[in-house]
Amino acid sequence: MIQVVNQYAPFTTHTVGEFVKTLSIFDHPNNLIIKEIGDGNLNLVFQLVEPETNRSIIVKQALPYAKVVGESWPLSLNRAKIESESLRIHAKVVPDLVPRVLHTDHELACTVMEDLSEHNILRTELISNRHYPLLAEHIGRYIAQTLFTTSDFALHPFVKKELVQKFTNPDLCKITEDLVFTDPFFDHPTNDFPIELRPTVEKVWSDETLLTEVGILKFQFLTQAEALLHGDLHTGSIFVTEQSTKVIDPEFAFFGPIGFDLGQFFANIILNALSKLAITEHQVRLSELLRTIERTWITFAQEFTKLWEETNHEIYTNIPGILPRFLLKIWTDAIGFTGCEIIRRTIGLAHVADLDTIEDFHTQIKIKERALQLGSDLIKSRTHLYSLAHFTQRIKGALRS
Ligand code: SR1
Ligand code: MG
Repeated sequence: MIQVVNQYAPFTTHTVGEFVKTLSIFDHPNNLIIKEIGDGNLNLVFQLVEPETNRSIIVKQALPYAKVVGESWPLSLNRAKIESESLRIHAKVVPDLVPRVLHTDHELACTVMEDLSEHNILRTELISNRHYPLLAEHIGRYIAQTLFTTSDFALHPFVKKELVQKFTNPDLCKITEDLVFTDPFFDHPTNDFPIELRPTVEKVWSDETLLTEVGILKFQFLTQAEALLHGDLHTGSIFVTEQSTKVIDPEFAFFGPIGFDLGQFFANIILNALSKLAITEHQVRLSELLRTIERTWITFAQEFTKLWEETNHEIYTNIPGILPRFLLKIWTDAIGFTGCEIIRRTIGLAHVADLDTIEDFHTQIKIKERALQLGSDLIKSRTHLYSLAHFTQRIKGALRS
């Protein structure tokens, strides 16, 4: 007998199976192999496999609190709706780069989607020294397409403002406002770093020039509703195979500054590059990673320019001086956001395995010190790093062993 599942409660492997029976997706719904496979900070993720056909799907469900901290940190379930609606919007422009949504249930705060288990998580792949030559083109195109098409350059102002309302995402934005832009820059209890790093961390906290710039970046994040961001575009939100790239998890989506998605992606590539200083044969890895950053930006700028030139909707896109100015703004913002993400992933609440799994503790501390110095430098000097070459030179400087 099918049990009716229509009121929110966190799924178990049993109830998620009952729920999926109601959707007529499988031919043999009584015989599914169901596992909870979520390893993220916030949600439950179930994989359901039909052994007879080898077909499988994913059911992702939001919990009413942050799993990484516990029930003391409540979170709105609306993020499940935000995630599935933004996946649907992204699928219109980059269907090959996002998972296919099969069903959404707002009441149960869940999204049923394509299973990507033939893909691997990019972060783990980069830690294992694997290189994905198509990654930069894919991510550059993903960012340009999803952001241009949800900006005022492409949308009627009424449509844009309606979307801004729909994607107002206060709880998840607050996480970023606190964990990316605030707590790591002050002596706050959510921070997490070894005592050996404290002298360098204290330099961050006492650097007024740095705090001024981070404050400016935070207010940009709070106020500049330029386009519908992914909002959490780190290397754990990207699945890869040799040929395919899929961007998952846009639950942090909201209208913010375009440079934010680029900055988070750059920062997580740089964090991986820093971690390679711990291995002897790191030169090849470092040039591949820097090339990934370069190719991502070049693809982004080309795609964004193409879309700009094709659009006739906003009269100012015909005024030649505006595109270079806007691209420079995105670039400068991206470098600042890169710096904030590097710092928060080194000393804030949510770390990255790239740095934390460096086995030799002394080396780990030395690399984390470099991460803090590079992050601070990028934030403070972002308006002087006019070109890709300036930026990569700065990163190369920090990576010199
Ligand atoms: C409490 S959530 C911590 C982090 O995990 C998410 O993926 C975001 O990056 C967030 O900052
Ligand atoms: Mg996530």
